[in-house]
Amino acid sequence: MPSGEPRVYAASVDEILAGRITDVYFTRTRRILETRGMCDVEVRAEFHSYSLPRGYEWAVFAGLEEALAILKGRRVNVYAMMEGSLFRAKEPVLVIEGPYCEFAELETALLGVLRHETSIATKAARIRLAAGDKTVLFFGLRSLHPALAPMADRAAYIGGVDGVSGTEAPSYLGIKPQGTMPHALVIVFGDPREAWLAFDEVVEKDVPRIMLVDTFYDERFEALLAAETLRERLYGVRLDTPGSRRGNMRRIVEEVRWTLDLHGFKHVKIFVSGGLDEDKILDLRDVVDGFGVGTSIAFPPSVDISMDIVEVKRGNRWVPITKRGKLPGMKQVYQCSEHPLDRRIVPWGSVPGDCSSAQPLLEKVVEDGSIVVDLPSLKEIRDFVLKQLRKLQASPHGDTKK
Ligand code: PCP
Repeated sequence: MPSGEPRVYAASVDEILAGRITDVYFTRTRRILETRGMCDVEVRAEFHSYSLPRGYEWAVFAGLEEALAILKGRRVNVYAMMEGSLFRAKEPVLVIEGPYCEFAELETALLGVLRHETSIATKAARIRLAAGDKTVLFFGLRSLHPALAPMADRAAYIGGVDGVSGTEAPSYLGIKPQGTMPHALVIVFGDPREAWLAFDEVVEKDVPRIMLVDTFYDERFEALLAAETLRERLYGVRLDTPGSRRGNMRRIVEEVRWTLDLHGFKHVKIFVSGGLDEDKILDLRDVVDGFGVGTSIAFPPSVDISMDIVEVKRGNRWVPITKRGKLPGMKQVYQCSEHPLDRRIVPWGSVPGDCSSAQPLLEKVVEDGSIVVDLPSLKEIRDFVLKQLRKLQASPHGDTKK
């Protein structure tokens, strides 16, 4: 109950690991099963998305590390795709095998972690594809509850952005944060030149000098002013042009580029931020050097991962059983060729007949509560995502029959 004393509404890690951040129907279910002596019934529970967001052919599986942290020590086995794997609708990405009460209440937290990280990583990957080889920085922390900042930066980075702005990124990602300057700095000085010069004097020399050039005057005018003020020290300009002034952002950028070039400032790069999504990025990517993207990655379309029990152990036998609308039985997903979407879903224990070089994608990662594989580093996960995206671009359609 609110007591009058303000508080920050964030669950603690201990509450999450204890299964206290859950839906009440799971605690009731546990009580019922305990009352009936059924808590040790063994199940196989599959995590999958039967319906990706409109227009999505694939998603990026993210959040496995956190899911394993939540499951650690529980008497279960876990099978999973590698974190960073592209996956399609209906493909199982993770399976928990063990007594149901070992993980009943954890379903809420596990789905929350997997859905949210996967949704952000997937959107970041789509933005990555739209931006081509241009820089993408994630500026989305201000769109999220701060408790989620490390998760969002991690997921965006896995998905392929080049950098994130969160100051704690060195501790949770092992990378330096990247950023430019806020309008607040320019407004406090009251004169953009004074703000730019102060930035140049005070901020560490290894931070690129990227000056914000839309605060008081026209972007073309401010960009040239910034270039004449900092000359060769100016690395770039950022245009965060307000929506009310964006008649045609591409034309504004072209004007700024032309003017900088005309005055001998060809080295000055142009970055754009504010309200960017895939379509606007595609429209601008050949005239800019980089993008700052926040809300569209931080609040992406939801990749609806759900969990369903697909097998129950009766006596010594695993019996396929699940709710209608879903496929019963534990499954394996095979990679049939180099194309990331050339996949087959088959019953666990069988091999697809029409797939010559089949590679199984789900492997056992936890045995009786202990992690039994070397988990990949963040860099390895991100590199894996980028490798799959390059293959997708090289052959967008591939053989996607199931
Ligand atoms: C820009 C914008 C958003 C950032 C970039 C991402 O920040 O206002 O906060 O935009 P998006 O969420 O629309 O993708 P700044 O220009 O740094 O904002 P301000 O200077 O006003 O603090």
